[in-house]
Amino acid sequence: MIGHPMSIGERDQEPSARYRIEVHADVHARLKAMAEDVRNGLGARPRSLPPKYFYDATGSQLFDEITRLPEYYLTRVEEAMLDRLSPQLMQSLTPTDIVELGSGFSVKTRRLLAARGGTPLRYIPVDVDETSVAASAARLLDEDPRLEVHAVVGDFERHLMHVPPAGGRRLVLFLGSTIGNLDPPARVALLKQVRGLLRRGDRFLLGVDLVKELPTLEAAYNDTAGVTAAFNRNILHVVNRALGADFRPEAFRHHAFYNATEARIEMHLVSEHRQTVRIPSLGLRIELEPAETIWTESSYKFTRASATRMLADAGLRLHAWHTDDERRFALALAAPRARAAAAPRPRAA
Ligand code: AVJ
Repeated sequence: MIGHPMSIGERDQEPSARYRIEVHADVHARLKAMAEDVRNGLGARPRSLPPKYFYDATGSQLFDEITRLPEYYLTRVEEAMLDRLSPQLMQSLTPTDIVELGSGFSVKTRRLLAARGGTPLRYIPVDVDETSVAASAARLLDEDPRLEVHAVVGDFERHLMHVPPAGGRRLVLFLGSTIGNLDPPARVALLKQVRGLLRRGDRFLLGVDLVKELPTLEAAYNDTAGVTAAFNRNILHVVNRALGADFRPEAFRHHAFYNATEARIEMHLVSEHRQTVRIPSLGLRIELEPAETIWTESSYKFTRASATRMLADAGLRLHAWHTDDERRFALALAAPRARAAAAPRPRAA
């Protein structure tokens, strides 16, 4: 469903040539997609819910708290790395166009934008949450007179084709280990779409969390303050509110562990006892056994080798690999691989 491209100017302020926002996922379409996802996930074994539904206003607030927990090193380490790398990166790339997948409040992006040294730039944030996109766009435009923002409100797995063509050199950002939420088929599909946004000389900057000792990994998803547990249970509140389900979040226990075979943290909600959950709007009734789980998130961890392979599978070549001193987190800079030359024609005999 494509909304009319309109600017905030048309909505409530003086018109602005520097700001456009396109809405590709209206409330109705999103609710329909969610109903489908919830029906499929809860109907399957093991039962599951997609992690993108963690992020209502409360969930986003809880995630923000997670990023400041002592155990959750990911955000802190990535931000420090971006601070260190941004000047060099922006000055050697000199992009005129930055696309960001899952931009949220664009907190990390402002560091990159600030490091470019005042050249004109178009920023294209792609995010499902119109409120956070609009708020951060307003702020960025206010701070930076040489900036243009063309926001695409939508799901980066479904709406990347609405990213406008680049005027010059492009940098695509996918930060924060968000790619860790996608299982291998989904992430290759997404990275192939990213490849499609790039031309020769363009770059893709990807933030990935690294495989490391089990205690560090597990502590990051089992904080002593219980914020991650609350974040996990919040997905049930989201389903209750959106679809009229009658989950009792307090009847589920948070369970997060590292699955070394698959190189991922798995988060589950464990049913404390036998219970029935009803979702009348879907005509659904689910019987949960004691200790039966709902799998709410995978958070994949990478090595340089596995990241290189993943990029290669999507037609991308690792151009530079940066980690912090303790090798906790990595920023992978990738370039599009040249398209294979057409195979030589067999000569006529
Ligand atoms: C936002 C997907 C990167 O996987 O670490 C934090 C979400 N889940 N604590 C992650 C999350 C539990 C986070 N990502």
